[in-house]
Amino acid sequence: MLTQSQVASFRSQGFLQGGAVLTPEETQELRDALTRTLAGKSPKTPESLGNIGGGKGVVVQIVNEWEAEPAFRKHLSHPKIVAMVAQLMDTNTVRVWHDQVQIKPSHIGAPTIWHQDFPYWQVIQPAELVSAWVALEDATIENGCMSMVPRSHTWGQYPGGTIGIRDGDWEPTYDPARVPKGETVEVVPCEVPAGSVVFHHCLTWHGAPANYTGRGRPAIAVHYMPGHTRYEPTDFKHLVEKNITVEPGELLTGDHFPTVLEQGVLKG
Ligand SMILES: O=C(O)CCC(=O)C(=O)O
Repeated sequence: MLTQSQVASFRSQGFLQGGAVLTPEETQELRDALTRTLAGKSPKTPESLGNIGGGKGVVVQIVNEWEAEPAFRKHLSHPKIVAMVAQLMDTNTVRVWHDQVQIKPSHIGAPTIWHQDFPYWQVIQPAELVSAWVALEDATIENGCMSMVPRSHTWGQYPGGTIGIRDGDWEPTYDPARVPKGETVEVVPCEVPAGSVVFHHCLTWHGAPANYTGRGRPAIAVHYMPGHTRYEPTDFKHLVEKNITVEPGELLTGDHFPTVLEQGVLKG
């Protein structure tokens, strides 16, 4: 559980380091499952697997790894993480929009361009999702830890969601008109040991440096939605939209969007 001051900090800053959530055994189990998926030996296939490094190196992205590997399905319902997410979203029903593994391989890991998540998720409303990003190896500035811009979740939607990154480093580039008067764009790196969680709001500006070290940087982010999240289709499409079985305007439920907490009861 989080303290009231941690919840208050998340609400004002748009992100929070939640501390250690996985045991070393749980972390290892996820790493082993990832190794199987990358070798094509998982029981099922994920929604997608590819390189999103964008010509600046490699970032292996796997979407809905939980559909491929039971250990990742179990991870969605991790009691510590789900309890914290419910507090942060102030809800007693939590569902999963999708998960996302991102691996920055040693020496060639590309930076993650500064962005907001929600503009890519227009097909669901409202913009109240919270992501739980868990490092599966120690994450530092050198190997590409998640980094946040405090308070940016209160600055509205950045058109298109992609903010920008300066060539040669990982400082954000941005349109100053998108930053409210009196605000500053400050970068806060979230260095965490393996098995620890960093939460961010779906409108928080975030990015991650490149990885030129000899240590890989695997991580799993689960994008959680409060129970009242609805399907509201627009022209903007999303990879997992084809899995939606409810009608426009209805609550986003269904087999591909697991309910992990219902009326305060944890679901496996
Ligand atoms: O793992 C990363 O470097 C980026 C992850 C991310 O952008 C997210 O979880 O929203």
